[in-house]
This record gives sequence, structure tokens and C-alpha cells, in this order.
Amino acid sequence: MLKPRSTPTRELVNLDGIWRFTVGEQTLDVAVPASYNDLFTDSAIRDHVGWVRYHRQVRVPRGWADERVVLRVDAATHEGKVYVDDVLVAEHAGGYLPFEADITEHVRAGEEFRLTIGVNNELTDTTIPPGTVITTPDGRRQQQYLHDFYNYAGLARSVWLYSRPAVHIEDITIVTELDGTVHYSVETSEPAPVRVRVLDASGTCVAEADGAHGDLRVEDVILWRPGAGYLYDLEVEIADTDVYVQPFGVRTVEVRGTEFFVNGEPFYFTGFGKHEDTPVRGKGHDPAYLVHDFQLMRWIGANSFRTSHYPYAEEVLEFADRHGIVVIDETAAVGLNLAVASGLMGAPPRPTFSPETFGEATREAHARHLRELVARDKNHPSVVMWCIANEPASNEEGARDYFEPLVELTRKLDPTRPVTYAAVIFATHENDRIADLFDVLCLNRYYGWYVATGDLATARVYLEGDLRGWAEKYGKPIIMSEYGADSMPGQHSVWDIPWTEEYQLSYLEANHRIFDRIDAVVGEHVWNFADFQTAPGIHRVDGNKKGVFTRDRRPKAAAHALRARWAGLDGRK
Ligand code: BDP
Repeated sequence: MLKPRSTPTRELVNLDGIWRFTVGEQTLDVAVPASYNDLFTDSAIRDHVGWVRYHRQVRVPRGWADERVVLRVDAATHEGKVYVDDVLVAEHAGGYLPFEADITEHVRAGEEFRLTIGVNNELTDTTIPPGTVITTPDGRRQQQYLHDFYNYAGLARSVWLYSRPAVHIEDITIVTELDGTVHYSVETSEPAPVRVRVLDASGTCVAEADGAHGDLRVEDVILWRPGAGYLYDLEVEIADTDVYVQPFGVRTVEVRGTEFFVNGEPFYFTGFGKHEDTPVRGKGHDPAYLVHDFQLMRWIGANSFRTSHYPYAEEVLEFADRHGIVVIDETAAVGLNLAVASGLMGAPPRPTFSPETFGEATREAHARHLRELVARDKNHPSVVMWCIANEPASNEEGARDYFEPLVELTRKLDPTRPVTYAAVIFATHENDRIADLFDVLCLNRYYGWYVATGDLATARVYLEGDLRGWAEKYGKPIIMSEYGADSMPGQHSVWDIPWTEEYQLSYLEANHRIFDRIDAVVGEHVWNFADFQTAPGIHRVDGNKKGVFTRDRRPKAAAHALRARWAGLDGRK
């Protein structure tokens, strides 16, 4: 699905700003983009379960009389319904990916219409991510879920109205090779002659061709590299009707043996699992935080991050493309594990994968989500790998039947990128049932925090045994996709006392000592970049405090130690 862009044949109106918002009987003003939960003082709104309505008047530009008019919602968390006046024009399930509707038949150029977007935040056994709505003893509906971040809801990303010609470019796929070969493929709304040109960063045409599919060759190609995100534009034109410009980078990604290669060179991941999470906005996309977070990542020497635990706003990936930051693109499939509750573990009360729990219908929703994710993100050079789930019950019976078709689907959708999943601590090299299906082993491990709390000597022994077990059994690259310790800024101690800034720092250093001893470890993503909001819990102090930065992005002591280490690594081990 092409991102709306202004081109010589397409116009774009951004609908962000203040909308009206109806929840239950109340109607208030609301900000778009933003999660609605933290905007209001009324806890009944924050904790609301079910539908809310965003509405506003929209005028269609008067020059659009001969154009198709499209309404695009970048995300409605977790389910959206779009109405033009009273006509339902689009419905979509899945809170972190875009959807759109051609509304030409329902509007007139120069005139206004009432736009309503219904948004539902309910999570069930068949949504991705899953959850359960219960009724409290006093009769309220309450959302419960298995993931450790607050269930923010609403219109957290932009809403657009755009025009495009009747005969238009529908989709573009670009795959590149190091010698400057650019394989391209263009889909049009109906058969039409296609012309393509590659423009370099200065706007000079460096290759051109006719036809909807084919190969181009860029001489003296400048590669997209980690740390140096050189981009070209593919300008696609259907004669006399449509023009669309798709940025891309020339780079390759490959897994061989226990190494991960970008452009044929071994790459070592340094960085974080992140969240889209900021005060007041919740998961609302904010360009200021985007710029600042990338500044902090550069300052600390992070060359990469994982979009834990859902696809991020497209603006984030575009920024990563431009700045040469490497991305592991993760689905919203977090919590497919009945043994985990809010980041804590126990015995599963019921099997995770079964017709009564997560079965066929869940997998269908997961497959649909994967299709939409790859369709949206396939042309981003920053995206080097798909992570199709976080901490699923990969050690339980049924996991293989559930995941095998999804891995196959991902490879079919995109044969060019490796596929991974992030394994939970109690999926070991001995009991995990799906690891062989994947290219890279991403491991989430908390030795010294949830296990061997406060005892880093024991933690190191456990970690080393665990990592060596995976390395020897599978012979695949391992990324430590989560390791981290909570810390309350301002807590200090000369001893190994959990929750102090010193302990977070020592915990990370204890992990690093082991990573450096194991060749198969090709990356380290600290959990988490910044503190973030969660559901209430006795292990959470106004949220998860495993951030290396606070929620308002101030460095804790660990940030300085990471900065020193990562400057020395510089993408190589
Ligand atoms: C892991 C989860 C992550 C949690 C983290 C934690 O993948 O979402 O926030 O634990 O407990 O299990 O901090």
C-alpha cells in the first residue's frame, strides 16, 4: 500500500488537529494524532472499553472535481470504521497499520462532508495482539491483556484526504543488488504504459526504463549503509495520468552461518527494543520525539532498533531510511503466550495454542496482519528483518502448527529478508519447537532481573549456558533482543541492589561480558530505550522502568556506559 504523497498528479490534505470526540454520552475536543487515554482527567475515559467516535467536518478541495478522492487512516487502534456523512466506507481490524477508502462517490469537490471514525480498543482471542474483556465485580467492562505496555487507543497517527487520478499507480516493489541492479515491479489500477526513472539524491536521472516490470542498472551506485542512509527515488509515471515517487536504497541483507550481513559485510546490532510511548500523547506519533529519539540513538551509538511490539508509524521508518538506522520490523503479535502475564511468568492455565484459545481464527488474523505489514514496509531499506511474534509460547505443543504456515507466508511475501521471532526466557534450546524454521534467533533474557535477581555472578553462569546451548544446537546467528533491568532514577547503591541506577549498569555489563565470549551473538538490543507506560501492576512503578532513558528522555547512569561500549564496537564485534 503506497504512502500518500504529494506528486505532480496527487494532492494531499492532512486532517490532523482538534476533532470532536464522543465517548459514551459525552462529547469533547480531542487531539489527532494522539492516543485518547491520557488526554482527559476522567478515568472512565482512560479505562473505557469499546467504541468511541472521532468526528469533524472536512472540505474537499474545489480543484478535485475530476479526481478520485481517497480517505486514509494511518492507524486506528485497534479497529476502525469510517463514515462519510452516514455511509460506512471502510472497516479495518488491526491497530497499527493503515487503511483507506475511495470516497469519490460520496463527496463533491468544493463541498464539506462529515467525517466520522469509530475506533474500538477491544482485544479478544482473535485480535492481534490478543486480550480478554472481563466484567468486574461492580459490573464494569475491563480489558485484560498479556503484553507489558498500556493498551493505548484512538487515532495515534495521521489522517489524510488525498486525490489520485482514476487510472493510477497502485503498488511498487523494489529489490536491489550491490552491483546497482534495481528490480522493480509496478501495479496499475488498469493496464497502462509505465515509465520509470531512477533519480539520485541530487535529482539527476541515473537510469530509466519502460514497462511495468524490469531491471534498471545504476552505474557507480552509492549503497545504503548502516550509518549512511543514501537514498534514490524511483519516479514512476503512467503517461498523461499519474506520477508517484518511491524512495529506496540499494543494499542487500543475508544470513550465512552464524553471521548477519548487510551489503556482504558482517553487521553487529547495537541498540534497543523501543516503544511508541510518550507522556500525554500515549502512542501518538510526534515528529519532535522522532527527531529527538534518533538524536539520542546516535549519541549513544545505537545503530539499530526493533519496532517492539507492533509496526511503528511509517514516518519512523522513513527517518530510519534517511539516517541509516537498521530496523527489525515486528508485528503486533505479542502475548500469544498464556504463561506470561504483564511480563511475568507462571504456569499456563490452559494451552496457548488450541481451538478454544489461540487457534485457526487467531492465525488468520495474524496472517492478514503479516500481509499488510509486508505490503506497507517492503520498500524500506532500513528494514532488514521481519520479527513475526514477540515471546510466543514456542515451547508449547501446537506452536509449530501455528507458526509454520506463518513463516512460509512471510517468506513468500518477501523472499529477500530473514525472518525471526523473539523467544521468551522459558523457551530453551531444549524445549523450543519452532526455532529451526527461522533464520536468526532473537532471545529475550533477564538473568539478573527476573531470574537470579540481584545476583549477577549466577546470572552470568545461567546466561552463558543458555546462549551456548542455542549456539551449539542451531548454528544460527543470535541477537539478544531483550535484556534489561528496571531502575528508578535517583536510586543509588555501592552494592548490587536492584532498582538502582548502578545495578542497571552492572546488569548490562554482566550481559556484555558473556555476549563478547560467544561468536554466534551478532547483536544486543537493550530493553528498553526509554521508560514506558504499562497496565497497573505491583512490579511496575508508573510503568516499566527498564529505560536507559527516562520517559522524558533523560539519560540514566547506564546510558553513559552503553555509549562508551557502543562507540568501541561501531557495528562490528
Ligand atoms: C518481556 C517482554 C517485554 C516486557 C519485558 C519486561 O517482551 O514486553 O516489557 O519482558 O518485563 O517479557 O520488562
